[in-house]
Amino acid sequence: MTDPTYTTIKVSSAKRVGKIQLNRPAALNALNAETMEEVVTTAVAFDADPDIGAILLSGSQKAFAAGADIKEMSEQSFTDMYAADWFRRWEELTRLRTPVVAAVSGYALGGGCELAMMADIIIAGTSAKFGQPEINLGVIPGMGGSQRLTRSVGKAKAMDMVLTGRHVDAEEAERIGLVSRVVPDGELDAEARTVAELIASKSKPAAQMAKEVVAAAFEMPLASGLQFERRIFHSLFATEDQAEGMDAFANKRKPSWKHR
Ligand code: CO8
Repeated sequence: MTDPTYTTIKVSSAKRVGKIQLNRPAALNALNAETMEEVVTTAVAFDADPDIGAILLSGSQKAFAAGADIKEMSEQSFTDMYAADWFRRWEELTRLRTPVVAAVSGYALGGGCELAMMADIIIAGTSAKFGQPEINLGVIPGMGGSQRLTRSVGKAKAMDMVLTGRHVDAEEAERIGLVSRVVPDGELDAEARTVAELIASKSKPAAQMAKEVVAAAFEMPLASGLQFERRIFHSLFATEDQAEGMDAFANKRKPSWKHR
């Protein structure tokens, strides 16, 4: 479903995985309004496609994304930003039901780090550098860096990153729980694709609901979250795939998912 009119991303799909690659090399994949429209429009279309079971989001070797486009942003006034609710559409990525895997090598700074954190799984190459350097521009994170980062890594590390603007390397990012795995840069694309294809090979409703319940842990008190999980568990017994998965186990065969 590559749209030839896209100028800031490359799009492809194979083996039930929809791939979006940020592609503004001259600006280290800085996120401007056009990138937001293209990424979000494509991701929402993948999300609605029954033949897509996972979305893969990547950048280049040098940069996943070096942040919001500072040149575009610097021209905005408060009223411009307020009127346009600047960058609000990125939030749509957090409402996707399809699992999203981000493959990060090089810089993931500011909005780039925040975009990666909107994914469900972040796989980092050894060159990855995460940071919230907005403080160096006289501003603060604006796409979730103060909230999602704090929930992911806790107050100590979030304050450290947001107040100093320092970069966190891949090894530290894994240690503090910001990323799921670190692999050598040369293996990043293959590893991220393998993970996305593995997720896409599962029963789609089970994968979607698994994502939904884990994501709910960020929003809900424990008792409500546990009840939500139990109800979702019960509800999966209305799917064909639950019957198929359990029958396949009992008969020692591979399940053949209907994705319903
Ligand atoms: N925006 C625009 N252009 C950028 C950006 C960016 N964020 N980052 C890099 N570029 C451009 C550079 O200007 C340069 O362009 P040119 O060749 O035309 O001068 C090109 O990319 C290459 O960059 P460098 O020459 O600087 O490359 P280096 O390897 O020397 O340095 C760095 C790489 C360290 C990544 C450096 O480019 C840098 O510090 N970039 C800025 C990082 C940053 O501050 N990011 C945070 C931006 S603010 C933000 O993300 C807020 C998000 C919340 C918005 C919410 C709105 C509601």
